[in-house]
Amino acid sequence: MTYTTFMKNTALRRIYQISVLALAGIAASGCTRPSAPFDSALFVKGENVLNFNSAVEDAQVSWTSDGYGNGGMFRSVWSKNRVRYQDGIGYLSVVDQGDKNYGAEIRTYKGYLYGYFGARMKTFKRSGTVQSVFTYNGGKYIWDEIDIEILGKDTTKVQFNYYHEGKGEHEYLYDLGFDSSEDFHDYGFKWEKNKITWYVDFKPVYAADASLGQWGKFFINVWAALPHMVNWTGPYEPTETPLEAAYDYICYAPVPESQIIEVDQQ
Ligand SMILES: [Ca+2]
Repeated sequence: MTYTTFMKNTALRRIYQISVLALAGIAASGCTRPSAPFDSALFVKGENVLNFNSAVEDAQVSWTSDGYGNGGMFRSVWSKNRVRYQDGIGYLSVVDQGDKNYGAEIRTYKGYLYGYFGARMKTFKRSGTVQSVFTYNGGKYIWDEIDIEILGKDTTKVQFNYYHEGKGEHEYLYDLGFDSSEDFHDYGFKWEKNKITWYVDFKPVYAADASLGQWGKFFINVWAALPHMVNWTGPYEPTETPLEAAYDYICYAPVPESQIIEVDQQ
């Protein structure tokens, strides 16, 4: 996706690097543990997993964007009202109310450098919408981003992408072989020093040689696109009935070189 290009301002960084070794020994949580090569990975409840059991629990590690839009390609304004919790599932939705369109976005407080970023989700069908799992390093730094995006116009495919120092155009469209709107599936990427590997149901399906070295916050969002994005997303028709994507969880698992980083919460 396209955000405004931002200027790096290292003076605003407040980074405290926490060795992932300090997390050793903490029990695994409800996040499905991927098979090799992630057998040694840790899933730390309340730290690296959002299970969508309760908003209060998830608020310890994440916050919900509210009351503003990104502009650019985004029709949707982020609204916390577009996130609801039910039976361990987080529903993120798009809806039109009056002349406004609202979408949903959740992001972690912390930044993560390298590791496996995963989500178990079920999408909805709707032209003009995007349902995503991604890392992004925020507006104060040189823009890096790693994406998983399912377009509501064709939920049998998923798009992988990354941006390095503001440069994108690394899109790859993968044919899932199933309809992601019919059931929950796992999507993820393993971000290593010189490589990114994308996974569907924990099977590697695509990889790129890329050397992204800046931490990213872990995001999910669901949104409608503006008309000038029609060639990518297809046309959007407003709806007064919320279009809901269901997220069972998102989880982070470090690789040996990973760092978990305290950053400004903006
Ligand atoms: Ca859950």
